[in-house]
Amino acid sequence: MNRRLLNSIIILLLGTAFFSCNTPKEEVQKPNILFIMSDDHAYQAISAYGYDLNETPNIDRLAEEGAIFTHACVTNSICAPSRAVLLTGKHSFINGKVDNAQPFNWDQDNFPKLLQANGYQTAMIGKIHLDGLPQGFDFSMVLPGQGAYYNPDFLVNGEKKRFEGYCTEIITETMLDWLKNKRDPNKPFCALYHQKAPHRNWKPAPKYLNLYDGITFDPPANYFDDYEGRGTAAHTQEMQVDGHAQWGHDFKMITDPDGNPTGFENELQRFNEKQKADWLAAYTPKNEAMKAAKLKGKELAIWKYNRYIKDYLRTIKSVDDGVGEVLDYLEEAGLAENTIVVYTSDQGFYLGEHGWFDKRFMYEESFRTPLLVRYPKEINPGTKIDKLVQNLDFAPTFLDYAGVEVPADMQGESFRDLVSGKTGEWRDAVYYTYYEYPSVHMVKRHYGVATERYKLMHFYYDIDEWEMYDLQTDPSEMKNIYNDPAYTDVQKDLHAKLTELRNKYGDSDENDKKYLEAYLAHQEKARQRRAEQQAKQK
Ligand code: SGN
Ligand code: CA
Repeated sequence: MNRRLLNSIIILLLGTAFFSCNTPKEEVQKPNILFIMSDDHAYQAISAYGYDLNETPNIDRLAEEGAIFTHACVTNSICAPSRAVLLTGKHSFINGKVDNAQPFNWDQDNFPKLLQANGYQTAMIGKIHLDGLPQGFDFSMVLPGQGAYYNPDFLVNGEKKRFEGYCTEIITETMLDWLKNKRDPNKPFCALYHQKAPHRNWKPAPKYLNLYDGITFDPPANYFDDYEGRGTAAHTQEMQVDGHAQWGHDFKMITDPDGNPTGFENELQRFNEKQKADWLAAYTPKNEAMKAAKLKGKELAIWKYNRYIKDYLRTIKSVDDGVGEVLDYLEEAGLAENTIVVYTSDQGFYLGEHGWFDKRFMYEESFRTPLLVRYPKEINPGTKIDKLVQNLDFAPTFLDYAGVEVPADMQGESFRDLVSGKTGEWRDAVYYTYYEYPSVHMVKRHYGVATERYKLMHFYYDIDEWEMYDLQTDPSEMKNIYNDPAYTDVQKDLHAKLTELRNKYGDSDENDKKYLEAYLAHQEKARQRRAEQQAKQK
């Protein structure tokens, strides 16, 4: 072949390649989003986080096949506000849902509405904890309020229906049914699959009533914390496993160790005969053995921890099973490649750390939350992200993946490029607020700033106290270093950072005051309503 002919062939081939690259292709199919969230699921109770407490093989798959975030955190560690934040991409003091008590305004923008307007089919199944008909969903089946573990009611597109069975399993079945039978295969989907479990009062499924029997769990090292050197808020909370958890509601004893009825029997009225018989067959011998042992002091406190943690982990077993079923289905249906799967919780939870259950505080266990994300097209298996992402970031991240413009007033950042490894640049500090006081568990109002190493918090309203922690030297936050002269410069920097973030996000003392007044007024109204009802009953 002569040289000229060869050159012409090469030019022709290059030209064809160039031309074909520029031919408009069929529009790339938008990714599906499966957003799995459970309620109060501590990262300590996901085996991928390495705490050696329980096994969650299905949730762990997301970490193996995708990414695990070690410093994901929330903006306000309480259920309904957390949900409002993740839907709107805005801090509580902007979206208005600052506590569990006051109403949520569904008329504002949220990411499912924006996805829906951009060709997505959307569904919300499980716990939402926000009053009113959910907006932004083609299908919704949500628990009213907290919902029940056994034979729960659901609002199916707003209409109340009772379902026989175990809540976690019903939510999974409904999710699968929607994916298999209700989904429009011609549209990308965004499904919110949100479990109630492992929320208090941790009622396990019939098949797991005896899981972990015969094992004794050691409580965390600071289970017997006396809060020395910490502020008033840590001393006056009401969330101690050995102290505030109740014999009936929490420990599932029909009578307490002195033989007094606890009221737990009333909770069994919702069960059917078979469920009740299974329950009593499992718990009665354990309860009797406990009474016979006549435990006191530390031994009793450790028994309480064990009853708590076992029930808590039993409910998680069903959550993990559900994740497995849904992941299997995505694979079977050929959807796994093009679906972003997220697993998270509405906040973290104390599993006996500081002696506690519940959440609310900006201390690590409730401030941080589990986060695992799988998206084979962009995320390498085994990715680990240590940056401070927040639930504020979900809405912009999902919109980014869907190719929908993120509204300018959303306050979070898309973590799409962070998790794919495209960029390492990220924020160096996050802002936190908590408002629900006085209320159940009595955690005082506070706000604060966290960097990867330090935390500064201000507790206000009926106190005015600052706390500061160095997570590198004190990961369990046992030593308040706010007044430690060795940290004067750090304290100054954190104060500056806090002011910067309050300004950036639009928070202020006036906001704190406004929300405090609204909360107290709301509580007063509720008190008056109760008094009127009582008067009527007389
Ligand atoms: C209920 C629980 C509390 C819990 C709040 C808020 N008590 O009141 O322990 O802190 O919900 O939880 S219970 O008697 O109903 O179990 S949240 O997750 O909804 O914010
Ligand atoms: Ca919660």
